[in-house]
Amino acid sequence: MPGTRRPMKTTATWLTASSSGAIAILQIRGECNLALKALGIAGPLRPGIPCRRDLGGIDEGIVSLLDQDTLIVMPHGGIRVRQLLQETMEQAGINLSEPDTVDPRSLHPEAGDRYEALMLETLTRAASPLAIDLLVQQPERWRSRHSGFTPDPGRTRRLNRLITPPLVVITGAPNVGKSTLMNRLVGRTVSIEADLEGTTRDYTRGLVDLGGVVVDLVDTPGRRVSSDHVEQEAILISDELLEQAECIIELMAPATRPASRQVTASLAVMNKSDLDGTEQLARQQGCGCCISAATGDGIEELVLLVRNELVTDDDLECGDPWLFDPALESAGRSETDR
Ligand SMILES: Nc1nc2c(ncn2[C@@H]2O[C@H](COP(=O)(O)OP(=O)(O)OP(=O)(O)O)[C@@H](O)[C@H]2O)c(=O)[nH]1
Ligand SMILES: [Mg+2]
Repeated sequence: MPGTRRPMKTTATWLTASSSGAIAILQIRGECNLALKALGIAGPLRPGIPCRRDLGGIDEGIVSLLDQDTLIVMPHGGIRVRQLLQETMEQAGINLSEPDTVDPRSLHPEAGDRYEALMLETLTRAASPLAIDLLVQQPERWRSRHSGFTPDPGRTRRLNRLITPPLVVITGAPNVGKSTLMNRLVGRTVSIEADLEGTTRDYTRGLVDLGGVVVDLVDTPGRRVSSDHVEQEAILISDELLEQAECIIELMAPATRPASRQVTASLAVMNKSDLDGTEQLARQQGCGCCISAATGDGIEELVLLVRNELVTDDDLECGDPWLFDPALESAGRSETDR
């Protein structure tokens, strides 16, 4: 009958990772009023207008009704808060499903086929502007792929960095200008900079768009031997971050003491190009580029180098399908097509 809506099963899905984080995102699809009632949220919510509400006495969080079938609840991401919210949903008869077990067609009933549903689902999580056009092209590419097509794992790994921001770590000896570079790339002061070794005693991080790729950028304390408790802790964390980093920028500068420990960098960068003799030193040290974090000189070139370390032009320009969701690989044509 025209105008009659198909009833939807009400489901709740954590869109954020199950580990503890600053914020968690719970998506409710279907009968949103069931969830609102369970959380004791009274009064009509205006679609598209997020508001802060008490969440059934469990936590305070942001609640946003995206459309009449989709509610987003954003509490703090602590494990206990998540558990209690989950129990409240289950008591209200709302089934919880993990994002990877959810049929994307149920999350996106508007999609024409499973390729399109998977693409739309990925689009909601994609961090980088460069992902958008590429994702939109994928359903057609998957439908028309030739039978023997196998995705290139390297290209998959690199392109997936457009969905989840890759970790990029700035490291180097004390006083080389790491925090100045961090602030320059972020575009505002997030890290204290000073002509004093050990200025950064803790690490700072932020999401930054580097030439269309959004990265999780971390400024670390200068690599030196320190007896300061906080700094020691931060150096330990930095070491772990360096292990996990997908791109390491090793910053150097003239007239600074060498770092106390060597790391394998993705990019060696000389800073303080505004000082006499720096360019020559950069050549001697085999640096990939020479910048001035203070004046901004060479920053565009650095941004391009980092972006190319993470995702290459070939990755972006290649016309093959992109395995943006592992479900695409396991799904056969008959299962995936309309
Ligand atoms: N001339 C010049 N000075 C710079 C440049 N970048 C940073 N500096 C100066 O170098 C000093 C150290 O800068 P920071 O950014 O604090 O250095 P850091 O590597 O974070 O130092 P730690 O946190 O102590 O390891 C400050 O006085 C900055 O103003 C640059 O491009 N040119
Ligand atoms: Mg610093």
